[in-house]
Amino acid sequence: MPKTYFNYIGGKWGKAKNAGTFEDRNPADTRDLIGTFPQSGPEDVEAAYRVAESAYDAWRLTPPPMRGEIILKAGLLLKKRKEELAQVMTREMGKVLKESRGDVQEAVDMAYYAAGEGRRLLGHTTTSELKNKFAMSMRMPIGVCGLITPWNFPVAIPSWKIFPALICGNTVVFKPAEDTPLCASLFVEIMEEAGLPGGVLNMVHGGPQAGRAVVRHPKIRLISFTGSSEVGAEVAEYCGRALKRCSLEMGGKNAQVVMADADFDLALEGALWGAFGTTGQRCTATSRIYVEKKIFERFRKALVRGARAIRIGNGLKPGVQMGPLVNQDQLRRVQGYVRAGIEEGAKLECGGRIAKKSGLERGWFHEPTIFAKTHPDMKIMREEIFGPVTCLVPVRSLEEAIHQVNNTSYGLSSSLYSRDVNRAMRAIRDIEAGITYINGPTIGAEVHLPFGGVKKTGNGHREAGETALDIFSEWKSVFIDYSGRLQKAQIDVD
Ligand code: UN1
Repeated sequence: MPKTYFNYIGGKWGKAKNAGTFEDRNPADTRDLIGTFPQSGPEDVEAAYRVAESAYDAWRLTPPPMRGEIILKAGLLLKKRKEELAQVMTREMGKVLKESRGDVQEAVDMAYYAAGEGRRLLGHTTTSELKNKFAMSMRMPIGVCGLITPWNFPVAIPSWKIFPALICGNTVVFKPAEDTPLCASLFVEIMEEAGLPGGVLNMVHGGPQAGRAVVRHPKIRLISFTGSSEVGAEVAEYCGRALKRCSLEMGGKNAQVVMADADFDLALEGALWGAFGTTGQRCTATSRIYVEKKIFERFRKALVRGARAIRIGNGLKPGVQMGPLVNQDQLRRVQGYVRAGIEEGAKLECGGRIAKKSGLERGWFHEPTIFAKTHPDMKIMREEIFGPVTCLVPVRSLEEAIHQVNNTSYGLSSSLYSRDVNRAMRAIRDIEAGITYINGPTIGAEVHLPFGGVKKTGNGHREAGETALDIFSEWKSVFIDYSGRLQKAQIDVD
């Protein structure tokens, strides 16, 4: 019998109200049924909202350093259970164990960082234009937040949202991805063990129906969503009409530029890691590589050789470098893009097929794939693929490279490999993206810096770093007049 897992509402674990369930299976071997989870609907979201609302006053009035202490404890527990969580993650969504450990570590980092904010949450004190008057600004919580997270970083991304939301004094309705419900359940279990009071963090499992119910709940004041641009646009549209705060973290079409003066091997290693790490299922994945003409042929050959050498398999096995795609839909999506690339006339340099090898028959494995001879208008050059597919393009100069890097509707991550500091500075200034790496791949952001992108990648917010607090708090300006008389701003100033 597969194990049955539950929602977490008001500090209690329980079924969905309609008793519906969905299955969670291992994408490396779909015979492996991990468990069944509640398929929640609007009634479950309503129940979660109610307890989150009733827990809000006590939590917002808990001193932030005390809130931070609970988050710190959660960080220590995440660290202690890192190996267990990593094993579950690899089994549940397929990325290799080393990367799953990194994912958990990212949540540990975020816990430590957010816990420290409990003793900061800095506002400003400032001057007043009037005598005997004091002025300051301070951060206030927002209320009940709806957090909707994806499967590709099933512990890290919930941590990017939950910890900053909690440290600011909000309570939460959390709707994790349907592909990674066990990681989410373990995360919540750890929060409970860390001493988080019941009702402060509530989790409803399920698919789009549950997600939509969170977004559309009239009293949930904020939606923080990471996922596809299509769904993000729907979230934004609803939140726009409802005048609800919403922070969106969506697609990327990230590019790496390699100049002839770069450390060749380093750039090559970075490209392989950026394009095929996490099976290309990162919003920061390298899906375009622009290489200076002089070294293009050499780079092309080396990249193809490198891609062909990647060991594909079950991420739990030692030595495996790339796991499966997360589910059949994702595999089909990748296949669709490969077909589109070929139909539109790009040259398939390697890969392009379902990976066939003994032991891979029961999983969603796809070969690392490289296209060349592309055109900027092709689908594979414009749209986010979210799989192990990258496009290789020759360029004559840094100027041309930057122009092409910017020739996209997304703007999350970017990278330049060059030893020339002048070029590096120009790339930093001129590339339109939320993140630019010099001599590093497009993936691998750290939690204490703002994370997010320009154009269609987001809607102007930045998760992580101090900027996460701007998502999860409202500013209040406070004026204290100790003159004992009516002083009129702008009027009594002459
Ligand atoms: C994502 O793919 O949604 O910068 C997040 C990185 C990771 C996070 C990726 N730290 O690649």
